[in-house]
Amino acid sequence: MDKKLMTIDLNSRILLEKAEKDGVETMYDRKIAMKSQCGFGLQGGCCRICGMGPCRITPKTPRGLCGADVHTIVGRNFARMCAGGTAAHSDHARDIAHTMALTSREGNYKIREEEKLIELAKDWGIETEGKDIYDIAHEAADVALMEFGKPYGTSIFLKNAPAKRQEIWKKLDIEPRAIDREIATVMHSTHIGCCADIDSLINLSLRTSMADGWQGSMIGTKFSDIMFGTPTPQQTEANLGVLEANQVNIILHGHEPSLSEMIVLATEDPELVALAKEMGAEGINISGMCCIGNEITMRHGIKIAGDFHQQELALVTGAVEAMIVDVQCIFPALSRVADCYHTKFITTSKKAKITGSIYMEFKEENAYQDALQIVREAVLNFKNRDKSRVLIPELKSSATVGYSVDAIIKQLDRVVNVEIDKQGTIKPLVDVIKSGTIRGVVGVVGCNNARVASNLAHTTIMKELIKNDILVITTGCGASAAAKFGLMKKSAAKKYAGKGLATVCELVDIPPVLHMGSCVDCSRILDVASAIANFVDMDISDLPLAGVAPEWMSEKAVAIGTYIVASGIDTYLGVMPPVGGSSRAVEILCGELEDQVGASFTVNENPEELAALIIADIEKKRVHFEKIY
Ligand code: CUV
Ligand code: SF4
Repeated sequence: MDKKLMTIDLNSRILLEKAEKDGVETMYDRKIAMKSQCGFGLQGGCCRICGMGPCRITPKTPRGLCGADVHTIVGRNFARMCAGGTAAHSDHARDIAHTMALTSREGNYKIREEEKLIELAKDWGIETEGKDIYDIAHEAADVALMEFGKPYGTSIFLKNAPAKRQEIWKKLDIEPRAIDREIATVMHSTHIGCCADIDSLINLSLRTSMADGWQGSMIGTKFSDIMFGTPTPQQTEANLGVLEANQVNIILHGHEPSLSEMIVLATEDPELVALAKEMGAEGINISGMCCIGNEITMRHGIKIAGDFHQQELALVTGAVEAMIVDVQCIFPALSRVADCYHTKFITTSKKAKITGSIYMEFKEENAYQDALQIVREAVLNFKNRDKSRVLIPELKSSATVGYSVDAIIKQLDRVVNVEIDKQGTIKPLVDVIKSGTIRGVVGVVGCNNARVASNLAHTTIMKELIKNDILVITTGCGASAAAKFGLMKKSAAKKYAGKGLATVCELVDIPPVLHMGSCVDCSRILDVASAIANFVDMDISDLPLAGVAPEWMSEKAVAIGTYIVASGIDTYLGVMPPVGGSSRAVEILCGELEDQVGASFTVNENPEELAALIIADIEKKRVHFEKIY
């Protein structure tokens, strides 16, 4: 395997060469060394759920010791992936809700969007008249925290979905109750000797994933917007070329904005900036990686250093004083890479301590002080940089990011209605979809996966879609890929988009690929879909929408894909999930779900073919859409 063909990012290729020279091992080396991966695991046909196992299903041994067949084993594994993903997103949201409970007028965390909070509070039945905004915030935090463990009722957000969708959820019994309860139910049902029926296992997977999309992630996004600001269009730059040769480089990697917002503030502290100069640097340069990069670029235009597959390569530049991380998608390998350079690899969360890292706990109660200390550690490290070992690759691309639902509505309204309508609606977007100028809207989301070349499927599919007049909205490492490859430049419309989409983009001054945020912000996609469906009085599954995860890899991505399907949006995967061992699981996920929820999965590992399938299906949906709307 030629390492250089394993990524299409030219910066990554340069740094892979440097890594080799420096004797640093990366994911790409490990992928080559791993040669063939376990076939049982790939197919989902290996069970380790009890101590009698592992049981591997073969033609000669079609059942595990307990008698579980391959369908049960695959179904249980799939359900546990959904539970894992839901747990990760929701536990992030839980921390954000606890942060909301800490907000105060004098403290580190404040309410930036009072109107947003009041609107949400009213929606939740919280009394707001004549009440202090911080009292409202604390009550809202309590309500949100109850969503994790409330003994009765279902998710507080379901009522925002179209009525027809809600009926489907009720009928199928996939309305999520409390978030933790859904996760616990899956862990229980998949214990040895519990659920052994593939249909039921998938049904439980849907409900747990719904607790991710329509509960945890929604809390995460909405509360982050209220505390840190709803994203608005921002200019930024993306790829490792954003690192600066003469500045202290700090990379933030991970997920939770409660940490990153404080670190960003701390890098502006005059004393620390002065200290950086004392160390011989021109200043402090902060950039982000993975979803935290998406969070801070959406709100502050902070530069995107790179995506999931570039985390080690960022350190190989030899120019990073500190890589500060919190939770999720952090390679344990960073300890070893950091050891080869002067970089300080700083972990901050008790949930994600990593051997070999420097652990500096970040506590929301003491947020700013903790952040100052962490940044100081980075600044002091500048003097240890070995200039002879620095190589910052030049490539970077400009990008316009920050398209929250509000920002999209505002942007469209500004032009279409001339005067900004304060109560802005989704109507202009609906109009351009209805007229066919834009054929549909597709969310391209998710990770990078070493089973396919980094960034290839993301960029190929996005380009194909916009060429065919489909507006692309994106989150996660898909968004980072789009930014890196110039698809978020406004000029990309002229260069890559079809005539209809290009005209709309020019008219309303947006790029053809819209950055909607982090993975948790896939909840924004549910919001847009619901807004459109409610506006035209249809179900989400009636609309020309689709979701794609071309290079997905995490359990979180599995949960996202599953709740997107449960919400009535067809979802396309560029990497096969470990379910191939069960013909029944494939039949349901890629077929029968259509009858249940009006959407299903499609898998194809060839990006061109996958794009063609999506485009054809969008056109099919249009026929239906045009008929009833
Ligand atoms: Ni949360 S989950 S690799 S950072 S998108 Fe990036 Fe996104 Fe996947 Fe992880
Ligand atoms: Fe084997 Fe059944 Fe135990 Fe799984 S639960 S390891 S199939 S005996």
